[in-house]
Amino acid sequence: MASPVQRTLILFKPDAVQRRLCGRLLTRFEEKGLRIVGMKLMQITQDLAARHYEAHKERPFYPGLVKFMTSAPVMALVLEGPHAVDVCRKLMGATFGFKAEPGTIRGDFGVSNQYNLIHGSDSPEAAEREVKLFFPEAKELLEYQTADAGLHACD
Ligand code: 3AN
Repeated sequence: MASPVQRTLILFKPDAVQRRLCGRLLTRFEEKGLRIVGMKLMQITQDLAARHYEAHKERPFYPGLVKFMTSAPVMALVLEGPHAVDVCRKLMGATFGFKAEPGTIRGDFGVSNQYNLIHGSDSPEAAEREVKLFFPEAKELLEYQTADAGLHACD
């Protein structure tokens, strides 16, 4: 069965940038075999945060979440690979650091619920919407072949 190649949006949140963890977090995804197709350091505006977290706007943690996500730069990435959405969610671990399994990013680098280092799209539909939100210009996403193309195929 052919594996669906997907793209997903990953954000290294302000706490990851401030703790100088971007390189170590990125390594996890690269080592797994995901390909970087877009990457930038950016400041999230109030408007972008509101659109990104629209589904949570009635939740009690929403004001704090928007405040945190707009407080300092984030590293935004688009990663591509077979089953990229699920693969990235597994590498991230459960939402809260204190619940996330050791071996996952959230499980290894924190114990907080709010300062949980990373965002990853939770479905292919969310990924499509979020990639467009954070990388609105098509030219920001690059197509290229990797030297080991074919070696990581899982079909
Ligand atoms: P995930 O990021 O694992 O998809 P969601 O979509 O349930 O988790 O929540 C989005 C973000 O909202 C989380 N990454 C976290 O930063 C924040 N959040 C969720 N629940 C809480 C909570 N109870 N207290 C503080 N922040 C929360």
